[in-house]
Amino acid sequence: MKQRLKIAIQKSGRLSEGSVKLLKSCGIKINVGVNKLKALSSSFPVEILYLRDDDIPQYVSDGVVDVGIIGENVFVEKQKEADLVQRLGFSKCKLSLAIPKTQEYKGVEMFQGKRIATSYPNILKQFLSSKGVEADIHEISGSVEIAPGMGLADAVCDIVSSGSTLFMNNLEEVEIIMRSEAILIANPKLADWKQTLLDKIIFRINAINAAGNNKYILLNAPNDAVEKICNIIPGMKNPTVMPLATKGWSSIHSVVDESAFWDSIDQLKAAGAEGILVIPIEKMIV
Ligand code: PRT
Ligand code: ZN
Repeated sequence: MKQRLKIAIQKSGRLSEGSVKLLKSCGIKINVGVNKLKALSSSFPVEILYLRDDDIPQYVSDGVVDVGIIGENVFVEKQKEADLVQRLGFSKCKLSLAIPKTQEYKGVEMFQGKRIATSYPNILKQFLSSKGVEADIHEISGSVEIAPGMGLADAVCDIVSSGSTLFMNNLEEVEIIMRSEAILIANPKLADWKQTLLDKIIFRINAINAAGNNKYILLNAPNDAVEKICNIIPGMKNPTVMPLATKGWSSIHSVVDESAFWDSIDQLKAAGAEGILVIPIEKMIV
């Protein structure tokens, strides 16, 4: 039987789509069927297990699965032994403290002796004790945001994304305890052959991330502007310069960083560049 790396992803929820998309872009094709618990990839030696996100840290730590994709918030809360091997950049959110809008926020000391509803008691306890505050933490597994309105709590500590859930429940975010995103975790004692497979996946994720920050750029320029333009967009090693059919003109190809992109465009135009085309890059091996 073929040896396979076992990867756990969330069965259905806010991490599922991003997890499947990431695996797919790493060349790991899987069929996502309704009510499926497991799937084998035909293009890479992995077995995918579809689980509830809360169970993934335990399974990874016990070695029932080798790696898992979960929210950093869940990983930190569960306090299971596993290695954080890669941040994945999707399902971003915050874990925040919120109080009724009608109250004025006077600082974290305000939570002393207050009842706080949360699904993240460990993270909250640690945060409050780092501030020297002791509160009455009520662990609830869902619909935390309705607790203050029902008179069950004075405040909440919950996941915030757009902020609309807090808004609809007349709550206001007053402290950000942690920022979270999807992460890849692994069992700390992987066999060598599993580590080799994991390293291949990490290599591919890095190639995708590097590509995401860069664009491929093509432009035309008069030959006397080529040197100046090459200095503006130096690319990975050097830009490619090719003569155009029109005498005295060249075509220049290079790679630009997304963050410096618009600045580069202004400089390129000023240097005489024309017909600038910008194309997304799918993967980048540096
Ligand atoms: O069934 P299972 O246990 O697997 O899933 P789940 O219901 O426990 O988790 P799920 O799918 O809701 O979330 C999985 C992970 O996605 C979380 O652990 C976070 O890491 C991440 N994530 C990103 C979020 C959100 N955004 C989010 N908005 N998790 C939850 N929410 C909820 C939040 O609890 C609150 O109720 O959405 C509401 C707030 O959203 P806004 O946009 O109104 O602020
Ligand atoms: Zn869950």
